Amino acid sequence: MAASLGVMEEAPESRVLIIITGGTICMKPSADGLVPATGFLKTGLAPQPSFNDGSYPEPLEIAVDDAGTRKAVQSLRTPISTYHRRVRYSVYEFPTLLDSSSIDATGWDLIARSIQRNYQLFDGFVILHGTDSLAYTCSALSFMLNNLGKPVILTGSQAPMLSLQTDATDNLLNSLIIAGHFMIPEVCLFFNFALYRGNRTTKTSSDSFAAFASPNHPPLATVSATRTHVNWDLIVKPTAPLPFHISTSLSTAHVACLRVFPGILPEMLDAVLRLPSLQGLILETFGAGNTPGGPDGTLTRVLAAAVQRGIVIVNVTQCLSGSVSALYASGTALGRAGIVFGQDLTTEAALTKLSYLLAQEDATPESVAREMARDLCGELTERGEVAFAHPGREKRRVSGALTPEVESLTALGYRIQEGDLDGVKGVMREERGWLLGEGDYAGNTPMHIASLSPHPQILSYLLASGGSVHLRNRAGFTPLFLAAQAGLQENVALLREAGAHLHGSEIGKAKACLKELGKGPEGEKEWEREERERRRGVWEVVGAEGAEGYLDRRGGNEQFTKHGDGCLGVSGE
Ligand code: ASN
Repeated sequence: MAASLGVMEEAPESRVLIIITGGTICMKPSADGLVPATGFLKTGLAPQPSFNDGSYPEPLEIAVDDAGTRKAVQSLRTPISTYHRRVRYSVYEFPTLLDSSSIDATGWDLIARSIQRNYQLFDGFVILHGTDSLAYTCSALSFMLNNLGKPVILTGSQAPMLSLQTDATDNLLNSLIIAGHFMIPEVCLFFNFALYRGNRTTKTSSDSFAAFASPNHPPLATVSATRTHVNWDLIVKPTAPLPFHISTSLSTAHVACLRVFPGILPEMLDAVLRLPSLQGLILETFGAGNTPGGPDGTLTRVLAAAVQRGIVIVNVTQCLSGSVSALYASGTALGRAGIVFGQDLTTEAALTKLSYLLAQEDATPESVAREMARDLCGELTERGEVAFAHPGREKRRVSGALTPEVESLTALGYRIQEGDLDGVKGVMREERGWLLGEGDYAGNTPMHIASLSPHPQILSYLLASGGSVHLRNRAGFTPLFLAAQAGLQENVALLREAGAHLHGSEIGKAKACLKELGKGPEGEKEWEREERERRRGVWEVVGAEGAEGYLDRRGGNEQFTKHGDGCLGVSGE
């Protein structure tokens, strides 16, 4: 892939806001034990060369209240990174610093509002937080920060920054560097050299430096001595054409969490479920989602009755990893009783998601139950098919905060969609051939985009420029499948001519599409019938019928190319 920067050229610095909520990282000893201390920038960061290159830049403005009042505060700069960039940062301290065991929805609101009012001023955000409730806060924020387009990284430490042996330096410095270098628009948790999706994490150790795990989802990034490896395929990016906005006031007062155990009394569960304020319950069940039925199924009946009264009950597993399902009769009975399968949600994500959904205007038990089973921001693995959406309709913004690679790819995408062949050629000139192997957030290469656009001359040009007909997007589709699904006959013909064939994993789906077109409904209008026949013809040409595949005159399947390093291409002043 083409390098985005000259070898030694320094990239424009990025700006990161560190929001300090408290936690061990900023604590100092007192007569009562460790307590959070203010003045972290001066005492914890400024004296350390890895956090301060000694340049003492101008103060930075931060917005300190919801009215947007700005205050100039001291900023520091890191030394230059291996990615030729310095990160300049300022600190915003909570008015009252907390041990995170005391945080609640008010604290989450404060974090969300601090990010919102500073959103346009910074490229990324690092939140310093205690470890005790860190996974809850990460989960809550992932639901509260909607259409997030910038990195938000939460971190903390097991030992204070001022201790001799501490994990604070590594955790904070790496969070700062990732937030200032990589466009990972998610709420993340960084700990012990790994970056996790925040709503997948759980605290697994009270004293080890490896304090967190993400048992059902691999890390988004890992840090080694030489580089930060970002797993770009896993990153969730905003797809709705809406600006960033926040949801606040989660309804934690209306939810509870109960862990079943052998011999649990149905009346105990019933007592909790009859609390007047209760609207939702997270039930931590055994293994794949089983509970004791109770004598003669009483426990199941107690749960079913609560569901009837409008309480949303969500089934999550007590196990550290895996998912709940209707594998066993006990799980099936719970499903029949109207209990939601929380799939592979952590308890932290389930509880905060339930609180978030219950706080929505117009929330009903039905709407909350439905959304609990859906993936909103990568917090659970949905069963069944991956939904396909054509990214071209999602009007991605060309942002100054994206890498040159992504900007070129986006520019190319726009020109393809507009049918602007000269524009496409313009972007492709100057050794931009590598663009053809790049994928957007859904893994759609320019070939995928062209295969869906009604401008065959562009597809033809891309083919002649070396575009691969075999690359598959993240949903596993080739350009040929997309063209056929869209009924674009000429594109299908061009692709086939260039050796395209259905991938093995698409064949079943192609057959299903063909079958669907097989028989038209009664009373079908003439033009509808013609259109159906035309589309049927397209699938037949593709080979959905026999599904034997086609000879590929360009050679075998190529590997799906990975994204590049995706360094944050923030513009300077
Ligand atoms: N009690 C501390 C907190 O959560 C624990 C820590 O940060 N390591 O604030």
